[in-house]
Amino acid sequence: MKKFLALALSLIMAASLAACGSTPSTAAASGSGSASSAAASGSGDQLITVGFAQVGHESDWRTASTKSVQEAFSKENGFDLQFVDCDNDSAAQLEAVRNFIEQDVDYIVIDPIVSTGWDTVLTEADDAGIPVIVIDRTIDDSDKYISWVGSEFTNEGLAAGAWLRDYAKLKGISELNVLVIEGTTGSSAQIGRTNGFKKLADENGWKIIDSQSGDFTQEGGQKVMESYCKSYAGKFNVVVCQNDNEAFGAEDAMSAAGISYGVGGDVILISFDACTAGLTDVLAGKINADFQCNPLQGPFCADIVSKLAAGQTVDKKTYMEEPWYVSEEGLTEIAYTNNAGKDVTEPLVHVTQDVVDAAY
Ligand code: GYE
Repeated sequence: MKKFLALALSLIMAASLAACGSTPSTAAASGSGSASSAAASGSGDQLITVGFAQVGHESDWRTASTKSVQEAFSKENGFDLQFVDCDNDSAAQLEAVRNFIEQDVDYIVIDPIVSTGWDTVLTEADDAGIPVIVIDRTIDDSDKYISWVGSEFTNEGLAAGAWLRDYAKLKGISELNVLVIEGTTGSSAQIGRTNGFKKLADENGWKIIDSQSGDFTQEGGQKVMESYCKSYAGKFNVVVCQNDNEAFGAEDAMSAAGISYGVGGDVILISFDACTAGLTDVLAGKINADFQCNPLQGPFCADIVSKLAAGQTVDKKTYMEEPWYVSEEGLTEIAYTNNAGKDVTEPLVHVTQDVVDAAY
């Protein structure tokens, strides 16, 4: 019966994967295959219990992530999801995972706030025989999880740097003085975006004047930018915010300080995530370029759980596909060496209202 249920779940997941506009990379595609038979039915069967320790509710990205996971792990799809918002508190997140182990859930899903400090609790889950799936951010100090689905954060940072290099050349800007507003310190999203961008900054001789955490929130972005405006007025011409919410805060702070930004402004504003509000600002020319991070990982994660429940093997890693968005039409692509050491050329998507309307 359990097997039948799992097959049904796979079918449902395949349908929702097809419905959701995003596609994973080639490596991912093999991890999100579909069952070909069995009718969908969640009622009457035992639900698969899944505990999800979510980071918090700090950003538009996070809201979309929570919705995606909750929809994919619905009762109709055969799951009983226990959702814990860890409010960006690593200790609370470890406790949430330990509670899931105590409750003996069938599967645990973790979006790790920070990338280290996981081996002990993952060993406890392993000892209890509960498979762990990681989504979004990575765990870097333990491999005691079955599978991960998320983004290549270093490539996002590298792409942002490659775009800035080409954009500055196009506009004849020879000197770049950069302020960075980082995400939550110790999160793999912060680490990857910081390192990726820094590589291009070093290669091109840009000065990174300062780099402080805004904790991925609008309030945090605004506070950091207010202090930057006081300390470095007139000394910077690029601001890199590691997510859209920080960028909204930075915009408010720069406007209040009388500093112009975006297309035609004194400061080039770069962001990550590309949520609807972020792309609205790209369309309006307030953000010059926005590097997407795709939060619609729920169906892929549920597909992984369904496959495991059906006794199938799953890929260890699944990468989301992510476009790069720009406000102006001048550049159409960027070339850079990605984090896997491969030389890639990728398109830049010029943002129109249709692009905004299709965003998450
Ligand atoms: O960029 C940010 C969120 O982990 C990729 O977390 C995610 C990041 C995302 O708060 O908006």
